Amino acid sequence: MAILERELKVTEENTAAEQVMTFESGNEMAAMAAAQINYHIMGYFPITPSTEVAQYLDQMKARGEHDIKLIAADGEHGSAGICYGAAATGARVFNATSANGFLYMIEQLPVQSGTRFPMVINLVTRAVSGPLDIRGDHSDLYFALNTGWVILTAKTPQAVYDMNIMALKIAEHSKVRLPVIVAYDGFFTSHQKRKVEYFKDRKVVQDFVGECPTGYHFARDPKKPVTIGAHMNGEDLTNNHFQQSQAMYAAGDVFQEIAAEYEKLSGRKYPVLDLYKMDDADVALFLLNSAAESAKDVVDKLRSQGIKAGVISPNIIRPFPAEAIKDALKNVKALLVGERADSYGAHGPNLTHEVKSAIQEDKDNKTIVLSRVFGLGGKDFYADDAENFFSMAIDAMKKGYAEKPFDYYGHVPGDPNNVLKPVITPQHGDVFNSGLIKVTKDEETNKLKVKMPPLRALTSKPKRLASGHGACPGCGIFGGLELFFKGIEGDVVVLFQTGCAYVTTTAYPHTSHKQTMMHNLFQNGAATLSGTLEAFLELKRRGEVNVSDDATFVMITGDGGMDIGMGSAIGTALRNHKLIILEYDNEGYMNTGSQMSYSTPIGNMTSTTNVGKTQKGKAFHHKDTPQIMASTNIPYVFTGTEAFPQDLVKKAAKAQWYAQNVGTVYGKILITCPLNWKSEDRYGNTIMEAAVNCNFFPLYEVEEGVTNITYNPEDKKKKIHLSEWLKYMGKTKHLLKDENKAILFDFEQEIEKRWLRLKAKHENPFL
Ligand SMILES: Cc1ncc(C[n+]2csc(CCOP(=O)(O)OP(=O)(O)O)c2C)c(N)n1
Ligand code: SF4
Repeated sequence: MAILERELKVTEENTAAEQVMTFESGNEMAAMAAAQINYHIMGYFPITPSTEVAQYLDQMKARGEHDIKLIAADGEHGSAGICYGAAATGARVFNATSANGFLYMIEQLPVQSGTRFPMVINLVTRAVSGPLDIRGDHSDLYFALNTGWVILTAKTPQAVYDMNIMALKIAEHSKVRLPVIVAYDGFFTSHQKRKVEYFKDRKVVQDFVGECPTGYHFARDPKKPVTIGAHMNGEDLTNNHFQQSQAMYAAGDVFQEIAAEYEKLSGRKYPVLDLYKMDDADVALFLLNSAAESAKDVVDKLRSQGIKAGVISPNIIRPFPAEAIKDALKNVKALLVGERADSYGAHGPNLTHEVKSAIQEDKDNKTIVLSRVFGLGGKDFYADDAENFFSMAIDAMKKGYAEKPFDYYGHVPGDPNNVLKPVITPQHGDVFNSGLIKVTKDEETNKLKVKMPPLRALTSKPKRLASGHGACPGCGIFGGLELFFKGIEGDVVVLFQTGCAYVTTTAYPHTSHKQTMMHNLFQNGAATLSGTLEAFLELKRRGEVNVSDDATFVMITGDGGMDIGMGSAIGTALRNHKLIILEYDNEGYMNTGSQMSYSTPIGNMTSTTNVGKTQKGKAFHHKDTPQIMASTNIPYVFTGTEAFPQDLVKKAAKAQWYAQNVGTVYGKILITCPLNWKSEDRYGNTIMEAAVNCNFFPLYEVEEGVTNITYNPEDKKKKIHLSEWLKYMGKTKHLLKDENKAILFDFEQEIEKRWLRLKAKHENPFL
């Protein structure tokens, strides 16, 4: 509550512009500021907890509330590239990301700051993997410290809005011309709704940020050619970086100027350091972002007990406000710097050392500095924790030294007696061998022949995944995967890229996997499994593992993983490692809340392709991943679905043969996601069957380069119109309305074109 009251102390009398009071989250306010500024371009890729920013902007766009061109990238590296290209062209550019997404784009960030193109990224802070944890800490933000970007820190949703507006003006200031990060805490600030004010008229915001600069070395006018990014020798690079460093320090002064101007407009004050009762403080905490708010209440309590406590929290950390910190700590006896990240092995995280080096320049300063790593992976920071921090500082003040200058806070030794027993017993070997599937090569046709028993004979084969995973009711993932595994004999080693299948089967310390399972980051699974496979084969070759051991290596990914991980998958395919890449296609990024993937069909409604008066769902056609993978000339590519079980199991058996004997296999299985398709669970199979029968999802294989349609709805007299499939799903029902008939027609044409090409390939082995 105290936070709210403080936030609401807006000095109405000196505000120049009309504001509206509302109740919103940090992500909503970031989107609101971006929409009011009306950036030219946003390049983005979804990742929790920042995804909502793009989602809100997409909803607003569908309602016609701004003109920002929202570009859904194929990964964060791509999103950062889109942003850089747009910024270098002189557009106003915006992005939002978190955690590994931020790390995946990080290579691009020094390029942008080193060539001095302004833009704004919202970094909604979250723990960096591994292990994976989607909640908030500052481990991603700490990777930003050396990127050369100005970094503003926003403690509240109100600050998120205000800083987003100031950030662009700072970025574009002639003395700065650097990109800016606005960092706020994942979930604490991004998702919690607070009372906030925003300018009623977006023109106020647009007048404040001013005209988009045009005079710089932009690639905006092809009639005025420029060269951007010429390579440099050491001397030039030193000069370049010196200028960049000067610009960064200038950003500190510019921040103060712009904050003063903004205060006049809004009534809200953003000093370099937010100092809470620091005038006469003996003990203090230095905390970034939301934790500082919790600590302020404790300061009030301690003061009522006669302890002179205070809190320091910066509003800007790049440039680091060293002078202001030196001033604030002049008379402080003990300070505890609490940080939600570590700089492993450095005897304290980054800001501890920056604070220490700031006061070290003051020869009269006697402040004892303690450093604590806390709140990792979103571990809450309550008033009690702030009190504990203060008691450590008070103890140091009394003793005149810190007993433990650096430590972690909140870790527990753990009780070995409490080790949780695995709920499933891993299985391997003959249990997974039915002995009933026989795959042989017909030397005459060069094709595989599969002898398979009726499916019911394979039901005795155990599932590879134990039941009890956390998928939604009616989810098609596990039905699809298990059916595929019915066709695989013997042991498997699987790698799951991030997505619903991974998240719902492995919540530490539990696992649903009965066989070896590895997870790796979303974009690198195929490369990782290549390494695992080759290491296994090499160990075997040297006799360091049992030569009779064998397994089939399978990489499981969603369709989203085949966007961001496409490069890795193609690399694996071109090297032709003996493994299977199996994609379950649920037509979107479901684990992060149903954003569009490149496999989402045209016109589909997702959380980033909304339907409204100015936008009608996804704007472009679905990716033809099987054809892309087939063009790498791997020995076997197939499509399948649970609705045609015999067909899928047979293809799984072939996949295993090719992966064991020849090289890489790629397969795509269509599965249902009732939650995000907005379909009824009971229609799962019907929907998939319809997807095949309308030719949206043809069942075929490409065996050693030769295409074979394995089920032809026309021959079976089962061909249906596209609308017969779309009618089952809430995400596509709008396509059946008269007003959207042009999109439906376009969709039909595309399907027909792809089908005709496929038939031609089926008929001609040389195509
Ligand atoms: C580098 C990186 N960017 C973004 C994410 C966030 N993320 C995790 S899963 C996911 C979507 C996965 O989509 P898909 O592969 O289709 O699997 P599904 O969730 O649909 O099962 C995203 C965007 C991440 N983990 N890492
Ligand atoms: S969101 Fe969709 S894909 Fe993910 S678990 Fe739920 S039903 Fe399955």
